[in-house]
Formats: sequence, C-alpha cells, structure tokens
Amino acid sequence: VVHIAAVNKDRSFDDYQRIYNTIAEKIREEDEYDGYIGYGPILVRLGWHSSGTYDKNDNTGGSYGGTMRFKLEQSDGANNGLGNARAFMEPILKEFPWISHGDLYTLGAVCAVQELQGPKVKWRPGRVDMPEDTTPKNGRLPDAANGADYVRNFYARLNMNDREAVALTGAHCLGRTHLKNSGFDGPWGAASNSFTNEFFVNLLNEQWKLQKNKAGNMQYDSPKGYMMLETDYALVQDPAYLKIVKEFANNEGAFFKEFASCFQKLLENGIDYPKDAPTYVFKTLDEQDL
Ligand code: DDH
Repeated sequence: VVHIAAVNKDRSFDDYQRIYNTIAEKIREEDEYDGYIGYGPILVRLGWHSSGTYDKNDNTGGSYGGTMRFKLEQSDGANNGLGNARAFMEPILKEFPWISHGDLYTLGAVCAVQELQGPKVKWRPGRVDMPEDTTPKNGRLPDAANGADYVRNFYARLNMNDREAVALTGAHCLGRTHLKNSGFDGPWGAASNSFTNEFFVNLLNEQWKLQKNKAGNMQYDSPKGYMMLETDYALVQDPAYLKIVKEFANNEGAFFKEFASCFQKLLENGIDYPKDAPTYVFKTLDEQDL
C-alpha cells in the first residue's frame, strides 16, 4: 500500500494556523474537562491512536486514511473514552470542512503538545480520508499488561527503536488512566496537564508497588497516588531502556528533542511526501499574544 500526501495548493500555512488556534482556544476555554485536566491529554491520545495502528510490514494502518471516524476502529477496546476527543473535534470539522480527519486528528495532537508547554513538533498536511474497508482490524494498539520484550516488538512494528520507544512513552506525563475506559486507575504524576519529563523522574524516584486495582488489573502504585502501567515499568526493568530513562530524567532538553522528532514520525508513518510538500511549525497562542 502506498499513501501519497495530497498537497492542497489552495491552502496556506495561515489556514492551518487558524485551525490550530481554534483548537487551542477551545482547550483553554473548556478547562474543566476531566477534573480540570482539560482536553489536551486526550487530544494527544486521539492523534497517537489514529497513528498507532501502523504496520511497517505492509504499510497498512496509520493516520493517513482518517479511519478513526469509522465505528469499527472506534470500537477497539483500546480506544474506549476517545469519543470525548472526537466530540471535541466535531465543531472544528464543521467550521473547517475542507480538512481531512487524519490531518485534523494529528494537528490536534501537535497543538495539544505545544499548548501544554511541550516541544515544537513539525507538521505536514496531506492525509486523505479513505473508505471504510481500509480500516485496520482491531487489536493493533498496545496492551499494557506486558513487559519489555512485548514493548520492543510493538514499537518495532511502528519502525521505532529503543530511544524512540522510551521518548514516545514519555507522553504519559499527560493525563491519567480511567477505570471506566481501560480498567486502570490514576495519573502518572502531578503535572497532568503540562508536558514535562516528569514521567521519567517518577519512574526512577517513586516507591513502586505492583498490586491489583479495583477492576482486577495489575498496576504499579506509589504512596503519592501515582501509577505506572506494566509496560511503563518495563522501561526501568530492561537495562537498555533504563539507560535512556535516566538520560531523559536528567536532561529534559534531550527528551524534548527526541520526542519532537519521533512524534512527528509517528504521526506520519506510512505517508510519502512529495518533494514540494510544505512543513509547518505552528505558533502557540502565547507567542501570538492571544
Ligand atoms: Fe498511552 N495509555 N499507552 N500513550 N496515553 C493511556 C492514556 C494515555 C498505553 C496505554 C494507555 C502511549 C503509549 C502507551 C497517552 C499517550 C500515549 C491509558 C489510559 C492506557 C491504558 C486510558 C484511559 O483509561 O483513559 C500503552 C500500553 C502504551 C505503550 O507504550 C505500550 C504513547 C506512545 C502515547 C503518545 O501520545 C505518544 C496519553 C496522552 C494518555 C492520557 C489520556 C487521558 O485521557 O488523560
């Protein structure tokens, strides 16, 4: 399968920055969502889950076709709770009907990372809505009840190496797990609506205890009320991963740099960009004095 980015010559950087601003302002206004965490984290998760179905072996899945708009993909258990993020995007799609679902969902994730004080993530337009029969089968997103070998294999399918896998998981500085969505409970840290290296600091510094939660699933809990999934904790159990966790805990700049590049790669997996395709770096609302 080949997916070539369609460059829309009628649209310029300003058109996409306008969409960015509309999403950013809505995140700012609807700040009471999920106990005042706001919509940022779940928009990051929507962009990631739209992209995380990618399989490098046959180039299927990924963000290109916008198949997250179909019931089949939405009904994957791993996508429980993402209805809130899609509902958030509904009025944006009405206001800007010319943008594809894949472009909107990935742009929303980039916007959320940047507005929550994360790194600038380069973004390129050109995803095209594809028909329902191109929707990947359920089961391609990761299962948290696993260790390092599973994590390494999973990220290999997304064409990600150890350093990229660790950096991507650092997105768990944002938001929280919800019993009703995933059967896990609690946040990874305190600053659940700002993008930092806190996930790595907490992995190394908290006193973790593996226990069964109210839903009967195993998770690591700390006295401060933080949690880690088994796949998160695998990053300190595996020596190669641990080295990278230590680096990112000690050097937030190194984490930001790696995250910016592998998050762009994740969102673009499976897409061929023509040479004349533009690359955009959006301004935050702050930078525009908005
Ligand atoms: Fe994640 N994630 N994720 N995650 N994720 C959950 C929430 C959030 C796994 C499982 C879960 C990434 C990798 C993995 C975010 C971003 C990213 C939840 C809880 C589970 C479970 C959902 C709920 O109950 O509402 C597993 C397993 C992996 C893995 O690496 C193997 C990656 C790569 C990202 C990314 O964005 C790059 C974010 C943000 C959330 C918080 C959502 C929210 O509503 O808050």
